[in-house]
Amino acid sequence: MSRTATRAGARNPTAFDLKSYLETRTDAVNRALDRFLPKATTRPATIHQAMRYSLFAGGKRMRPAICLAAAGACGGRDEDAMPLACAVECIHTYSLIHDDLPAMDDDDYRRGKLTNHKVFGEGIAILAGDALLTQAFEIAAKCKGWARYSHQQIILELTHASGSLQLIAGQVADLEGEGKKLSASELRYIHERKTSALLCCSARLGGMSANCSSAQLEALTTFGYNVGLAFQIIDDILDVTQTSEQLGKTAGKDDAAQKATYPSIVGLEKSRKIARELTERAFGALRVFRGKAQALEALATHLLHRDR
Ligand code: GRG
Repeated sequence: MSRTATRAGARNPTAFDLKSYLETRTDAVNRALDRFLPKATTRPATIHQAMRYSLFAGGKRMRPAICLAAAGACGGRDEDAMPLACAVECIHTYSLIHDDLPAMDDDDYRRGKLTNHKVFGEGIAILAGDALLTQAFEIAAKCKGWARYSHQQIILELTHASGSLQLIAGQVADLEGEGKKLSASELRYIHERKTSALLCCSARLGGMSANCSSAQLEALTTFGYNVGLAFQIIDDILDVTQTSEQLGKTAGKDDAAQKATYPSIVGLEKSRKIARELTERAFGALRVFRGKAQALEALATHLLHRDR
């Protein structure tokens, strides 16, 4: 194990009360999402029920937490970052609903519950995903914009992360890579886009909502990029080491779909080492915040050691 890896693995997440941070932020995000979305009874009720079903199914809310924590590191307020945190969670949930469809990963469970199409049918699940994506832009469009970051820049940030050059590109490469032997750099291309882009966007939007400096934005970009890559490697490790019950989604899917993953290319131990090194790089980026990024640091540590 390298010195770098040892430091990342040895960090003490208890120095910051992440449990209570996550509980309070998750509650606040859930309340805000509830306010932003049409009520479940609003006509046509089926679509609003389907959107809410997946949105409130018990996701870990890591992207909103990163957005709020990034705002905090820059001296910003949760209330300014909250609409952007909610917009990112809507995009994330849309991507999960669509990813679970029979035409994509064809999964029956997500967030510990039946997938959207299993409950509402494929047509409504597609529309629920579409509606959540659109909802994200409506929520973000209501933000006021900041002195350094215009309203337009905020919207472009979201379009970039969720469009055909990032999230969708990652999904396309993922689909096209099934059953093929991919190199580590081809796998990195997929991870950067399908996972890291939205986590990076979450951190950047948090900073923007605090009118952060360009140095702070650069630091958040490096942080989000590296945490995002580590997040996907850990996700791949959990897919082979945990049970479906523990994950709340079907375990062992990557192997069954003949997907290239870090564990399949470099093995479990090397994968863990790479995840620790990426997390260490993310920590390094936080130096610019001079001790004010405790929540981000605790989140990165938590994501490295998570078991679901
Ligand atoms: C369908 C446009 C489109 C994109 C799909 C997000 C995605 C791309 C596919 C979902 C499957 C997957 C492995 C995505 C990578 C990101 C990831 C690990 C998502 C799961 O995120 P968590 O663990 O989920 O934060 P919860 O449910 O806790 O929010």
